[in-house]
Amino acid sequence: MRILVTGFEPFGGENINPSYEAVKLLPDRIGGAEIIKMEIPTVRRKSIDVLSDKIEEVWPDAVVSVGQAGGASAIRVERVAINIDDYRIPDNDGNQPSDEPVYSDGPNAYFSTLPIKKMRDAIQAKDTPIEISNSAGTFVCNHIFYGVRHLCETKYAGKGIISGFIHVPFIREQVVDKSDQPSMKLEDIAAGITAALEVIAESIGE
Ligand code: PCA
Repeated sequence: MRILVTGFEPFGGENINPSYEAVKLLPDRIGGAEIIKMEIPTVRRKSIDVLSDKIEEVWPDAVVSVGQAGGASAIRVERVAINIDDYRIPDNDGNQPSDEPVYSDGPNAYFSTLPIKKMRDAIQAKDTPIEISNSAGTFVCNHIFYGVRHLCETKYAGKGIISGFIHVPFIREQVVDKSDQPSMKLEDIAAGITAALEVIAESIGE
């Protein structure tokens, strides 16, 4: 059993992205699953291309993407990806689409196929602030969430790959110059993701 877990490269003027920092801290095995870690570019299309190449190399049972949600005070397990790219800032290659679809032949939205309520309960059991979120935004995080779900429904149909998205808050060193912004300890973020991966591994094994 394999779970491919991705984090993003820094963007928007930040020097680090807590998503990949947390992914790097994950154990290599969780509950019977091999954890494969990967950093992906914060770039429209390229993020999906790089990740789909990796999916076709390792054929994971689940793909869990993690991204930074500056301003969040809890880990957010995302429920839904929408077919829109509407970027409030340029991505790391300067793309700034306005109201464009992720896939022009795709449906308006996809739900996460991860066990989101069980993930929430597992993270909560670690005394870590957690919420189910009903919007992953319209930037590269929503883009990769939608893109992987679309591939799982089309090109990878029948492979049984489940996928979804988790947003994480800033970590402390990112908010020293933003005193109004919440942050979470990197170790707590990593422990929360680990707890979520435990229930994902269990659900794959069922
Ligand atoms: N967060 C951004 C994209 C990359 C990341 O870590 C987002 O929420 O869309």
